[in-house]
Amino acid sequence: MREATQDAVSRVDEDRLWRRHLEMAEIGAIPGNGVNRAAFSSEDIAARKRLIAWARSRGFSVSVDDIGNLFVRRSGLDARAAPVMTGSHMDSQPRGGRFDGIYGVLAGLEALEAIDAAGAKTQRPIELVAWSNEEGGRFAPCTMGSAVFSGARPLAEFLNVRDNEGVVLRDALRTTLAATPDAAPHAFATPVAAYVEAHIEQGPRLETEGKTIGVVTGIQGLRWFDVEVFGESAHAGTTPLNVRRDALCEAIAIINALHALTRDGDDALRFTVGRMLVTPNSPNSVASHVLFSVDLRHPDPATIGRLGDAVEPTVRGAVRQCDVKVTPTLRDDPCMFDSGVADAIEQAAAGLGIASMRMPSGASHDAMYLARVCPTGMIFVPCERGVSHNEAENAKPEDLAAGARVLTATLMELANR
Ligand code: HGY
Ligand code: MN
Ligand code: MN
Repeated sequence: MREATQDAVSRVDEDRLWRRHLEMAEIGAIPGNGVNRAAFSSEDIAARKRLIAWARSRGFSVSVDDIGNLFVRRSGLDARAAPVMTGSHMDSQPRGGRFDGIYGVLAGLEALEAIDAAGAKTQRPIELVAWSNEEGGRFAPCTMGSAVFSGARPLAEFLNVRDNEGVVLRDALRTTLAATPDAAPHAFATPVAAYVEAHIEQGPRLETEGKTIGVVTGIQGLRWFDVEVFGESAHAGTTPLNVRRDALCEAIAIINALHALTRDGDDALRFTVGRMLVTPNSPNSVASHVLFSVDLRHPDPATIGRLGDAVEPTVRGAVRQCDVKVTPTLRDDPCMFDSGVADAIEQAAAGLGIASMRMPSGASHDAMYLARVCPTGMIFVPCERGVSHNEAENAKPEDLAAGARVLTATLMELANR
């Protein structure tokens, strides 16, 4: 490992990295050590301001694009060269943990600061990105910021999306952008030389196999749908069942049919209904409208394609008195990461004497979209019992720092190619 890289890696500060996680976890803190930091909320804005303050105190430049992706840049010798990028997301699930997403942003900042403290000169600039709305918990679907930046989806497609309170994304985004007026503008789809994202594994394998670093090989495919059931509100006491158009009763039948469709003896398929809105949502009125989400995932392209295509026919086959509408909101085929980036991550870990293993990602990440525009890879670190999207999500300071060291070495390598 080059001397300059070793010097930079040696300046990764485990205490500073851990302290910043605790400071970020104060923003949107909820009982049980969790966080609720929804995209384009006041908590998201507070986290953005805190990241900008840390970046500015180091002399890095800050810019924001029109969907709110936040870029922190350290210059390279060749200002015109496409940057090497790293990053992840600062928004969380409604009952999220202190590490999902934010770890990749803080590990990226830690790498930039360590490289800067070493006075290391890189050929390419290095950019840290905090992607907007990776989770999709408030405004569905997920990974909106990276999808728009990479050109996979137009911004216009998302502006009219509403959250559970009826707030439209266009307004929440406008407020978020107005909160950081002194950030320079950043265009969509700017050239990227390579992208490396650090993230907690959100599964138990690293912990079980006693490895500190996961060299991620790719991400399984996912398809999201919104299903709406249209019935008729009626009196719970006076309306005979045989004349009802009960949207909730039929939504349950539809979900049972989808469970039958997605039953998998290998338990490789992931089918989740996590969100449901019932109208009028009153104990003694028959439901007139139900909206529920469908999240379907599988690593095999043919399987996720076939089952995703079967969702609408299955919904329509299960409904009786009500009308239905099925709206696909996300379709991401399984992606494989760049072998050259995976090799660079693996060699960085080996050079630091840190045990690593190659593994796929069950969770989706912004890297899914960066992989479409540049050589992309991910670095996983363990999280306790693999628990995530839960307040109990936990990780060890030494593992977070090990991931940041491997990231630092990998960025130094890629930024000098
Ligand atoms: O849903 C996912 O896989 C990611 O955690 N947002
Ligand atoms: Mn995440
Ligand atoms: Mn997540």
